[in-house]
Amino acid sequence: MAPVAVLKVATTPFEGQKPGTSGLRKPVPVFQGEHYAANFVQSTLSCIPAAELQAGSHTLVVGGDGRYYMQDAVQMIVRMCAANGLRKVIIGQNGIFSTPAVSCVIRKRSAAGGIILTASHNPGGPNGDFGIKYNISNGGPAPEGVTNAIFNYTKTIKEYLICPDITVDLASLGTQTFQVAGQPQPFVVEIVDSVEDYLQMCRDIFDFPTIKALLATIKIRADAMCGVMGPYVRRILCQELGASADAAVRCDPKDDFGGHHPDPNLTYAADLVNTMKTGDYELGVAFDGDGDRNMILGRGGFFVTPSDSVAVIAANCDCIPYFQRTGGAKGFARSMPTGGALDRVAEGLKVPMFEVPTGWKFFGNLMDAGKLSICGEESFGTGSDHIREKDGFWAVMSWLSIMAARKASVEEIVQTHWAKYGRNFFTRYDYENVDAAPANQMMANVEQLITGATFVGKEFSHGDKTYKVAKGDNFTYTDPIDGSVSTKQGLRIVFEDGSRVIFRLSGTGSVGATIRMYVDSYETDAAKQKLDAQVMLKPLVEIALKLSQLRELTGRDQPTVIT
Ligand code: VG1
Ligand code: CO
Repeated sequence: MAPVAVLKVATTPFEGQKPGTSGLRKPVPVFQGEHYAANFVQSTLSCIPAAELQAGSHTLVVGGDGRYYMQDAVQMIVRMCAANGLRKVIIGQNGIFSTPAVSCVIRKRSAAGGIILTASHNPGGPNGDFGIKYNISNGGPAPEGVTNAIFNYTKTIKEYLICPDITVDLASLGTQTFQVAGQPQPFVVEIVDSVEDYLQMCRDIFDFPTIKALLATIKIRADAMCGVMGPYVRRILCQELGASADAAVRCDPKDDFGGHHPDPNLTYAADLVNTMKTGDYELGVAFDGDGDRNMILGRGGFFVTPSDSVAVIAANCDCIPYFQRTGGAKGFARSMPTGGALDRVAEGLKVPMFEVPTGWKFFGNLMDAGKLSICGEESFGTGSDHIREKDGFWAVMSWLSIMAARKASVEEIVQTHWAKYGRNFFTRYDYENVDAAPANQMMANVEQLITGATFVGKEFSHGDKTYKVAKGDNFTYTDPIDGSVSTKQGLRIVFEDGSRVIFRLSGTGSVGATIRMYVDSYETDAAKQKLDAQVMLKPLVEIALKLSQLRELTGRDQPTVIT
């Protein structure tokens, strides 16, 4: 067969191709614009360091959550990889890979990195969001140094390379080989089972017979929210571990997620919450579109906050074979806005603790350096150093392992945890799709207020509660491994009793602004630990809303989502 031609296409830069908290996310029509996606992919491919490519056998892993436009994007990426001299691309069947599965496959097959097609929890469909994220050879999201280089490249791009004549059969497992004009070696595309490598990894981490025995006695309900996790739930939970047939709900991936937000929280996964209230299931779990987030519910709809979930897993990590083998946990970490429950466990177990900015990319260096085993974010992200992404399914398997070992229900496990370590009450208010101007104004005002000379020592009251300011700043992080500095990572008010209020603008939205307000407060009084978080945190919430003038500036009386 004649070699396929490489085409050099002239292009001009697009504004705003700056990767956010987790990749570049824009409405689908923006990605569909001529050259838009190609510009970003070329910028990404051009910024992969030669040494990393070499070490990774010039191989990339590609896949995504099945959302609208993904198939087109996969074909385009393959054509561009071929034209740019990559030697091999490994793709999940039909383009499907969960985000944790991509991380797993990159590591397992020692690839140079991967490209993940997802906008995660953002809605999909023709008018929903699409996203492209680049992961490096450790399997984790590219750190800021790399994403900044990609962004700079997008600002001056003049051309991209593509082999328009290549079309891959994404449905057939096995390899397809192409000869690209001017290249000494063939270009290979390997289509692999979307679940297989990930399943094998789970077998190494967890004890399948123990979990299978547990699932013979209790019922689990797993809601994939029409995202990528359907095939993983069916294959691993149902087929391998014997969960009952009614365990798997919304497990057929849809390119518009059935018109919903594939976001596993109390608002968008309300169906699961209601089903759990029937009392028929011991464990309820939900995943986001790309499978890196998880929500954990106990019988009756008992909600485990993500900040508590990671703390409970850390405190009970001796129930998980992976950590038994490695002699326990080396370190714990959480993102700055995440509730402080994990810090208490670190203290108790005398394990080092790290606080990083929002976004999983900040955990990678610590893991690579062998300093971090278990970490989490309040945004329903939980994971460990088994890969370099948060991993929703791993969290579920961890909970099942703990339930089996402790012979206790979700609620009992959490109550026992609070009794031992105290309870951090946590809530997050999201104001989605606010106009950018008032959102920025509010952030600027709050920053000025809390970094002012007279702020520390100020007292704020609501009802009979008074809080005295200990500290106010815009969070700056210095990576302990490579010394890189990340500034402006969230406005933080810390009170003398350790309670915290944090304001951030989301870096994953695609239009307007989303304001996130986080409130975290610690309680040792056992009598108060069973109270409702919203009731307990009400005074701080009111203080935060008043001090920020959020309602007045945005015109929003109520948040879109309360967690
Ligand atoms: C949000 C969360 C953050 C998470 C990120 C990606 O970012 O707050 O904790 O890492 O989403 O998650 P932001 O900038 O919108 O607050 V995922 O599952 O959307 O890739
Ligand atoms: Co996600």
